[in-house]
Amino acid sequence: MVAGICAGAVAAAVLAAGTGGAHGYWMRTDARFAPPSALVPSAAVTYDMALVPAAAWIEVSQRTEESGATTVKLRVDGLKPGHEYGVHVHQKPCAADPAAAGGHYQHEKGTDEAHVNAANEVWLDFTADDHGAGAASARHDWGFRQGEASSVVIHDMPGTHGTRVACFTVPFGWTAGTS
Ligand SMILES: [Cu+2]
Repeated sequence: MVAGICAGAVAAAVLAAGTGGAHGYWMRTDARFAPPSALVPSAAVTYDMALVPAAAWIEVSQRTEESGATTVKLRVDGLKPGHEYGVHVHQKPCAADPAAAGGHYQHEKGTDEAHVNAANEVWLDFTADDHGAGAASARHDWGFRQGEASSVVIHDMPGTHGTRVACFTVPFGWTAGTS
C-alpha cells in the first residue's frame, strides 16, 4: 500500500512535459534520493550516502526552444556542505550499477578533448553551499537526440574524472528531426 502511494508520487513528479517539435519542450522533475536497495525505488539513486544522503533532493528542468536551443537546470538540497560536485547529462537511465547510466550525452561524438568538454556535453558542476544546497545551469544551441539523454549523474569531483555518487533518471525531450 505504501509502495503504491509512493509510486504515484514519483509519477506525478514530472510537472509538465510536451513532445519535441515545433513548439519546443518544457519539463521539470524532482525526486528524493534513495539507495538502490530501498524498498520503495526512486528515480534518484545514491551510491554514496556520505556525499549524497538518502532523502537529499534533486530537481532537473529542461527548456528546449523552437530553434532547438536547450537549457538544462539543476537544483539540489541536502548534500554535503562545501563539497564540489561534477554533474553531467548521461545517455542511459540509472540502475543499481552506477555504470548503467553509460557515457555522457555528446552533441558531436568523440573521445578527445575537442569533444569531451562543457560546450559539447551538458555539464552542471556545482559547489554545495553552507546548507548543502546547490544549483547549476547549462545552455546550448542544440537539443538532444531521441533516446540518447536519459539521466543526470553526480560525481564526487568536478570535471570528468570523478566517481559516480548518485544518478537521477530524467525524461529529457528530444529535438524533432535529429533522431
Ligand atoms: Cu558524468
